[in-house]
Order: sequence, then structure tokens, then C-alpha cells
Amino acid sequence: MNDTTTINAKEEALLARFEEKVQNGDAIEPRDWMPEKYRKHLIRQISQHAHSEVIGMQPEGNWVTRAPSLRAKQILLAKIQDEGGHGLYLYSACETLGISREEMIEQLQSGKAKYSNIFNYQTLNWADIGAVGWLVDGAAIVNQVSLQRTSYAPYSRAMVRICKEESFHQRQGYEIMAEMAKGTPEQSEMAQDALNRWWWPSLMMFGPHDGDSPRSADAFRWKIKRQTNDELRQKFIDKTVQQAEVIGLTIPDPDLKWNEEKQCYDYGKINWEEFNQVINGNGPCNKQRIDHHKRVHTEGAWVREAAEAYRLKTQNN
Ligand code: FAQ
Repeated sequence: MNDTTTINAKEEALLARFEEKVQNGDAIEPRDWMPEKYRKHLIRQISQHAHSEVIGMQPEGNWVTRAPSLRAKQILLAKIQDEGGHGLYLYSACETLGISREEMIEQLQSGKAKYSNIFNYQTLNWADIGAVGWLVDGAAIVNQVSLQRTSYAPYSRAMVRICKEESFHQRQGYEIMAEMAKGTPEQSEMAQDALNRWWWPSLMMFGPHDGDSPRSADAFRWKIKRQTNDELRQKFIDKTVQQAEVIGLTIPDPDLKWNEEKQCYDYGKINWEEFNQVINGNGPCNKQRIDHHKRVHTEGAWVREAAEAYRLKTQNN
């Protein structure tokens, strides 16, 4: 037996052990052996998730100084800080896979790494802040609750923590929408208009339909994903249609219809051409979001340098 055969046999045994663990529903920890493809798949997904949380602070941050009351401002500030915190948990989880924060930031800023389609749309008025909380956080929760059972333990632990905070976010958005929907005719019109603009991009957040999702096969094999893009999208639609009815708003989809047999809503066609444009850098705000990230990252260099100097000083003492 030569060296290569021995190495291959060893690798195969490790792979078999890994597959068995995943199939048994055991969690994979950073110290465990894992196939390179699994590690890369996770780096892609977790880093893109982290970037989404951080870029997602921008459309909301835009409204902090224009919140209509001190209470609204405090709540919005707390929510945005939470999103920054979610980004940090996720970057840390991703670092356990052997990629540095600097590399991840470089991939985001160079356009190599994606972030959620949804944050490339403008928040035009206060009703949009309601729609983001209600729909965007609402969609994020449905996806993230499912990811709490993902096979990679640091990602799963981050999801448990994040989900607790996300439900507060969804409620603050729904409260804004409910208040506006029962306000003056102009306010209720603004709420409906925000729903009209955010509904379809929110459905796109779940990714392409199952048959068109190239990453899903590996994600299921390794139990990274537990439910398909379409299953999660359907869950979100069924929940949200009822919430819209309660506050008297109309979902902007003429094909939306309760399907008695399937016990869920049928819905209209999603514009995947728009989705592809947006995730490939050509949405209404892609350039603005990345330019802003680059500028703030450069301006914040001194904070990172100071933190590093402090770390070295305390380490040497
Ligand atoms: N946007 O084969 P699949 C939040 C890409 S957090 C952009 O189905 P996969 C909190 C996908 O990356 C929101 N790109 O891929 C908040 C792939 O391209 P790639 C973020 C998308 O990974 C609220 C290609 O299309 N949440 O909102 C999107 O199996 C308010 C093919 O797709 C997460 O990231 C999209 N929507 O499934 C913060 C959850 N969908 O990478 C602030 C974790 C697909 O090969 C304010 N991620 N693509 O170049 C996931 O669950 C999955 O990665 C999916 C995509 C479901 C997003």
C-alpha cells in the first residue's frame, strides 16, 4: 500500500464518519473534521447572511433622525443596533471556519459575496420602516427559525439568539403599519403603498424556486438547510396574508387565492428577472450601499487600530 492510498483511505473514513454524524442529526463543531465543500458552502452562506445584517442597517438608519416620536426613535435605534450585533455573531461564527473578517469584508466590497436582495431598495418614508420590520424581519424569522436546526453548531447557536430578537423587530414593524393603516386617509394610503412596494421583494428573499436553486442539493445533503426555499416562502405568505387582513391592508397580488385542497395560499408569479438584476449588482441602491460601506469602513480604521493596540498592550501585561 503506498502513501496516497493510505491518505485516501483515511479521508474516506473521515468522510463516512462525517456523513454519519450529519445523518444522525449530530451537530458539527469547528474542531470536527469536515469536507472542504461543506466548509466552503457554509462560509458562503454565513458570510452572506452576516453582510445582509450589516448592510440592512443602512435603509433603516436613514430614518433615525426623522422618526416621528422619541419612542419611535428609541425603538428604531435599538433595532438597528441589534442588526449590527447579529452581523457580529455571524461573522464570528464564520471565522470559526478559517476565514478572516478582513477577507469577508473584502469579498463584500469587491462584489464577490452577495447580500440579501431586499436591502437594495429605498426606504422612501416612515411607512417603509413599518414594512421593513413587518415583512423583511418577518421573512427573516421564518428562514432563521428553520436554520436554528442547521448542522453547523456555531451557526445554529447564533440563529437561536438572533431569532429571539427578530420577533421583537417584526412586531415593531407591524405596530407601525397597524397605526398608520388606521390613521388618516393619507397615512393609510402610505401604509398600503409601502406594502405594495415591499411585498414582492420580500418574497424574493427566500431565493429561487426549488427547481432553480443550485445550492439546495448540497445544503440538504449536509442538513445546512432543513426546509426548501418554496416551503419557507409559503409559510411566510400564509402567515402574512392574515396579518394584512387584520389591519385592513391588501396584499398586492391579484392571483392570491386560498387553496382549500392544499390548505395554503396560491400566489402570483415572482419577477425573477428583477431578482437576478438586484442580486447581481444592478438594483436601485446596490452602488449606494457598497459605497457607503466602503466609506464608513475607511473612516472607522482608527477604531480597529485602537482596539488592536489595546489588545496587544493587555496581552503583553
Ligand atoms: N438575496 O441556490 P440558492 C435579515 C443567491 S437577514 C441575494 O437558493 P441558497 C435581517 C444565493 O446566494 C436576511 N442572493 O442558494 C434583517 C446563490 O448565489 P451564490 C438574510 C440570493 O444559499 C432585517 C443563488 O442566489 N438572510 O433580513 C438570495 O441555498 C431587517 C442561488 O440561490 C439570510 O441570508 C437573496 N434573497 O439559498 C437585517 C439567511 N436568495 O451564493 C436588517 C441565510 C438566493 O451561489 C434589517 N441564507 N440568493 O452566488 C439562506 O437561508 C440561503 O442562503 C438563501 C439562499 C435562502 C438566502
